[in-house]
Amino acid sequence: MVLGSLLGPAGALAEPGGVAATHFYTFVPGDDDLGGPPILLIEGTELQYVNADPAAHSFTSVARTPTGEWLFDSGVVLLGGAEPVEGTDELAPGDYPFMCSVHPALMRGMLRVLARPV
Ligand SMILES: [Cu+2]
Repeated sequence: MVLGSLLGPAGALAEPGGVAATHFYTFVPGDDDLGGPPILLIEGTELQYVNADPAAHSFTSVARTPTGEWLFDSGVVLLGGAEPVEGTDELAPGDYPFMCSVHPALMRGMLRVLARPV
């Protein structure tokens, strides 16, 4: 299956240029509904977001900056679209809840930024 081969095993380490995707209103990997591990990203790298769903989705932080900006956001992506999740390369190591800004009540998950190995 194309999506599976693109993403590798759920929870696989997202290398620089790592990819998150949605399929059937679910983020793969990292969606809360899957009960699996978070998306892993090495600090200083930018996550790529692919929407494999007919519905429009985004990959967006739940938290906002003090000035009201999202910490990271792909913007709304249509079917087959791929966009960088701007801001993910600026994140310090830690856990960051994310959502789809179009369906914030339905689509949520966790992004874990790992310290860059020395
Ligand atoms: Cu959505």
